[in-house]
Amino acid sequence: MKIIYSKKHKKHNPPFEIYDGVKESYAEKADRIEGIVKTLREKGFGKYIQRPFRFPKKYIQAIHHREYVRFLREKTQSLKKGNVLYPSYFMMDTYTPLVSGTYHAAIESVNIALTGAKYILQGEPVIYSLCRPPGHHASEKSTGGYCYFNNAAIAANFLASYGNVAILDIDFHHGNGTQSIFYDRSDVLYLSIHADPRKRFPYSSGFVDEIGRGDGKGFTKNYPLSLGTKNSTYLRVLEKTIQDIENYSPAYLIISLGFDTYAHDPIGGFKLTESFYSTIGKTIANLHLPTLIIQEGGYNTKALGGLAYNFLNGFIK
Ligand code: OKP
Ligand code: ZN
Repeated sequence: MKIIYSKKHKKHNPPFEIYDGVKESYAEKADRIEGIVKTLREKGFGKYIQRPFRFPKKYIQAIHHREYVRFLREKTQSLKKGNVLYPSYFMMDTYTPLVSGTYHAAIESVNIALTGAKYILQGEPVIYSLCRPPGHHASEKSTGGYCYFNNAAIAANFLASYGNVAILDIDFHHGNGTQSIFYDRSDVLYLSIHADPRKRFPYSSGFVDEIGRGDGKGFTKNYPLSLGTKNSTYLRVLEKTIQDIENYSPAYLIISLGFDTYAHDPIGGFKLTESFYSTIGKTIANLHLPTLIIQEGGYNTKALGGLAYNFLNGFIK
């Protein structure tokens, strides 16, 4: 399996996030991706593409407003090394600061997703795009939840000109950005399994009555689950989403993959076990669709490599 990775993400290194006015250490650390690569390499898993292709800005502009893209570029470039910018217009929360390297890292993360999509078009059955920063909370004109550009949405929109796309978002948090971007469209199906939004970020979306609008009605589906959810319940719900995808019969599948569903994730709240990730991978692979796997969250830096290995191994078996 080809794994798309770039070391440019390291330039995005916010020192802290703010939670109700209190500074906390930044959960979305560079070590997350480094840990995954290190473990997979030790296990001899994957063929690494270390230089993603570069793509014209039009693919980002198809999803994000131009003034938003300009804001991110100009703001981060005006920051001196070590400076941090917290909320203003275009920024939805206090978890998603700008530092001097943020724009370049976020652009590279999009390149990683689009490179994966390009390989899928060329006939690869499955690609793992190790995106960082993540993307699924970024909407048309807003950062949020550690996300700047919506990598999965940009890749999905790119693939959608060749055939319908299903996005299955299995990060612990609801992908409000991705949902919003495709809310009116029927050529991209958005499905998400996540923690009850009344209890966890992003709080204001991810409920079952959000089903899409206009042409998009019926092409968004949310599966919120209680905190404490275990393997067996999760698997039953995952199987429902597999059925939804089969009914839709897309040409391509994108997985927004988060490992913050793991029992020992520092900001999660489900109880999924390490070995269960191979079941998740295998269950999704049974669809036999060309599949682009996009990394979203997952914050237990020591465990991430093992979780990724189990998921990918389950997928190819
Ligand atoms: C991003 B992704 C903990 C508060 C964290 C923000 C969560 C962002 C999740 N101090 N709240 O979906 O994994
Ligand atoms: Zn998450």
